[in-house]
Amino acid sequence: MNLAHVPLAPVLRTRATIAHLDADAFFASVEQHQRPSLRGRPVLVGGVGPRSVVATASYEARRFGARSAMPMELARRLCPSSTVVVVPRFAAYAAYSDRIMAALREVTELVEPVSIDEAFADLDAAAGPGTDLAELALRIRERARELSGLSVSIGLGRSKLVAKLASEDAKPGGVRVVDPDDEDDFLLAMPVRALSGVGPVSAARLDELGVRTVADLRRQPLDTLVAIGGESGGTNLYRIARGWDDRPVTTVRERKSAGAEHTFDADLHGRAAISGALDRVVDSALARLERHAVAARTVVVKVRLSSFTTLTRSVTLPRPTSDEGALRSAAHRALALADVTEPVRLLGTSFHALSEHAQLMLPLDDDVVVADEQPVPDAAGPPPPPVPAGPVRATAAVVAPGLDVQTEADGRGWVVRVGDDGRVAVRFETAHTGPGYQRWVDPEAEELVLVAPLGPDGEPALLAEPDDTER
Ligand code: TTP
Ligand code: MG
Repeated sequence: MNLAHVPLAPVLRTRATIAHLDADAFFASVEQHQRPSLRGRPVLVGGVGPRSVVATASYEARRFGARSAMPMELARRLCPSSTVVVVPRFAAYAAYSDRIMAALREVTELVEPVSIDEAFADLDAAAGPGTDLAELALRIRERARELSGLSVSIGLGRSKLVAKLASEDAKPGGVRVVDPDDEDDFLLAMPVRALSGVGPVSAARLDELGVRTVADLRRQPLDTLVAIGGESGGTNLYRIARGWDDRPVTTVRERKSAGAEHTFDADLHGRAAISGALDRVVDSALARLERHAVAARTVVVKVRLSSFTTLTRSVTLPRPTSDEGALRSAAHRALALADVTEPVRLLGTSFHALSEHAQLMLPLDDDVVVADEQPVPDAAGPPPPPVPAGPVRATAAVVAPGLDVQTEADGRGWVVRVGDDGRVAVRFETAHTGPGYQRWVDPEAEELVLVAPLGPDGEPALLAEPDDTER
């Protein structure tokens, strides 16, 4: 016996005024934008350890079969030797993401970011009765390119469900408007696994029943769907099959970071005291993180010295984790990068690049990406002292391909490779220089330092102050 109620059709919009925007090959496109020598070449962004996975592949690399979440080793084997592999740089991606979202916010306040490179927007108020929706979408796409330098795809539909499928259909770089009248033609031909509301288990069961397209799905009685997906899952499948999605675009801000910091009554002296104090700050920060029930990928440690110089250092893990041990040890690594030699008056720890689920299913990988942040000027407190805020030396032990570095002689560049002899191959270029030259730098003989990534405007991209900090 089955008690599920047949759902009623919701009232849907009469125009395709929900937009879904998604950047094309996001991480890889940022790398190609900032590093002119990578444009037009296969680029793989991800971990570089033996068990690492691909976060994303540029479209050039996808031509050879490279895909997100594929083992990096396999992707390397599929791609030609000209392929470039770099580690992710979250601070840069966050800065580009802000600019892409700004292109939507110029049109409407009703913008709902759903991931770092993806957002819904409600264009209903912005698009008067005579507005050509396709033209409006093209304008947003051009504006996103102007502000960020990146290619994005935009889909419009009368629901989030259809808008998302439409942007996927428009990739790369296109605009697709699915008017309500054309919705069934568009939806019924879609493979069931393309639907974001259908999990892999349900998709496999549906496949066993010969249900491959949305048209097949629509023919299934509610009872069958409930037997497959449970009451709420089955009812949801029933709705999806009919395009019955009346979820509004909501602007409740998602939490981007959580952390804690503490100013000590008396300055801390010595490594053991500082490390012990960091553990207590990490405990508070973990409690904050837990409140939001999410995993984090980037751990930032902030250290204010007795001279009032503030240093921040960050460690980015190859995937989001909620493992307390892994997050704690990342915090200690970040502290070690700050190379503290003075008494400490404040310690902070914050978790960034939060996610609820995203990549938790990816295989474990102990590869760690180390990134450096510029010293942050203090808003409060005495004027900045003349003490230099020790740059992090880019020795072979801390660099990884893709990280930003700088030498006195050549300026800014990025790590291409780390040699067995400890030398580092660096290509010196930025978004505005054109393709640069490459040379081997011996960090033992010459000063090579880690520097913060740049945003789309060429300004250093820093991870924002945590938006939930316990003080
Ligand atoms: P996506 O938008 O899914 O992918 P994409 O932008 O790289 O490519 P597409 O043109 O198909 O949209 O994800 C956005 C970014 O999130 C992506 O560039 C890298 C990151 N990511 C991961 O780190 N791991 C993953 O498994 C996926 C799917 C994405
Ligand atoms: Mg994308």
